[in-house]
Amino acid sequence: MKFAFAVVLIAAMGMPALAGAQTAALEGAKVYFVQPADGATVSSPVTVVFGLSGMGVAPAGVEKENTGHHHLLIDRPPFGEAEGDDMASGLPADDHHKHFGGGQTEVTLELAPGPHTLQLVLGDAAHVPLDPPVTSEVITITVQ
Ligand SMILES: [Cu+2]
Repeated sequence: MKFAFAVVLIAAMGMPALAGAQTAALEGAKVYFVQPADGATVSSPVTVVFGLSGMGVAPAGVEKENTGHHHLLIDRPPFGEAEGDDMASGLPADDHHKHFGGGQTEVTLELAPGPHTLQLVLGDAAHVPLDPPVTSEVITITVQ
């Protein structure tokens, strides 16, 4: 009896440890593109507007429950499919990963002519994707 209780206790305590430092996503939280539409043909610069429902936007560094900030993934595989998509570490900051740590909800991008893929990933105060990850669909736009 005592042994069984101890096992349950260890299992319960072990779970957050396995999940690392990830912040829990609120059930039903969604990120999406308000614009451009998937498949749109646009001209550069392109204004991209981010939508979030079910959670709130807060600047990076602000630890507030049920909030996060937007990350825009540009021209890379869907989140979770690229090497280095380690859920326990923060998203990189480079040409393919833009952080909106000020709590911005849109950006105007210079993009070269041709097709480009875009995806949104919500991150917590430390730029770590949530658990489970809150990501948008990958959209493809064509710059004229
Ligand atoms: Cu970030």
